[in-house]
Amino acid sequence: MLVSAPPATVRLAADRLDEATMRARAADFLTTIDRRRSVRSFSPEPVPLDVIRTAIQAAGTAPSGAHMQPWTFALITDPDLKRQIREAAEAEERATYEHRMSDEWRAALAPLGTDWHKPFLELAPVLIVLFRQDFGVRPDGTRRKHYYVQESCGIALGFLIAALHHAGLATLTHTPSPMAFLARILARPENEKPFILLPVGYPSADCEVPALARKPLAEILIENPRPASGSTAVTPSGRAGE
Ligand code: IYR
Repeated sequence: MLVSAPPATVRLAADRLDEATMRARAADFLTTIDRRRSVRSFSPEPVPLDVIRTAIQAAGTAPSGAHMQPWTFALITDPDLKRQIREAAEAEERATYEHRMSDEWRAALAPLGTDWHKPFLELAPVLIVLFRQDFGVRPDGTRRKHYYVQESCGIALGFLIAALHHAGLATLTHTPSPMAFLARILARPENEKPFILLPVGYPSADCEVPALARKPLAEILIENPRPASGSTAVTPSGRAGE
């Protein structure tokens, strides 16, 4: 049996807010985050890189499986790297749009007006590539298992997008597919796989975004759902109960 010492602890620094403050802060956050839109038309103006680094630090506070923090954030401003990424992404995206997409997928994307051209990959002043670490590597070269890597990186990405938006920067969650070229161009080790590519910057002055509606709360929230009384219960195995 593996016996380990209890973990060291520190006292939680938690704020207890009164309910009025809770409501005001929840509503303020909703107002702020509801103004976030995926942007595909960026201004080439430079952005303060210290703000980007602080947002990445905020992303790194995300919870992760067994606290393995299985993420690496690559910050790219070099025009030559951006050009290489754009060219490789466009080659993959062109093949995707022309050969790999199903008709259903193409139809679903039509309202967004996207195609294989990705000028924002060179125009946006900053690209961030989030790499997921499928396993860790100890100093002696042995592998350390990572847990819930996709979930952990998805949460960190959410924090990152929220932090950048909160700081006044626009992003696009971009997933050129397949993304292996990013690991090659950015010389990442074998344990790192591209998770997302985020162009970051200010929106262009004439930036247009699709007129989208978000689902109302009543469509996304179900409270205490349970089978209607008298209906056939479903057992945890998925089979109807007798
Ligand atoms: N990755 C492609 C296609 C694309 C796919 C989805 I799902 C989107 O929500 C948007 C685009 C592209 O970036 O054009």
